[in-house]
Amino acid sequence: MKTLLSLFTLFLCISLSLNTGCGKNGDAAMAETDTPVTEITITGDDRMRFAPTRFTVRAGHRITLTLDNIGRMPKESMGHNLVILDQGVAPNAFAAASVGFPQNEYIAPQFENRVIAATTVLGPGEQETITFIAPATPGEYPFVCSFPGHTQARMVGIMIVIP
Ligand SMILES: [Cu+2]
Repeated sequence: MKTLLSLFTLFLCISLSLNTGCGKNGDAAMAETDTPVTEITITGDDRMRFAPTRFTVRAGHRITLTLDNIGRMPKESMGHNLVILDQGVAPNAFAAASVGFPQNEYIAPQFENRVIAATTVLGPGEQETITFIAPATPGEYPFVCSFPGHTQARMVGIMIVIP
């Protein structure tokens, strides 16, 4: 009976997590799968890597995303942001154009209407939480760090939007 109850709890947890996530750990553990999340924390480090590099959300849902810069190098040489781009925007083209706009958090003004959501540039040990509405159109949306050189070094990932 106890086993049955546990199984039921597990099943309930899985069912709930489809919509709401099953607590913070559940979200983090499932971040690399195709299970949609409403809350996600992504780290950036001194090796210019995001983790996780992909996550899944449901179209039109409100998403809370935290970027956590877990590196130790100074912001001037190893700052990180996280910019989610619209479908079809080439990450390298966006990053190349954005290099010239440090005063605009490395987001080129001509691309601003192609940005789904973005954090500011963070230094070591800093975190920033943003909320945004997931796009209505399912598909794959690239996210990048547009600090100079980082997109080219593959500090990139993908947000998957499902119906
Ligand atoms: Cu970066």
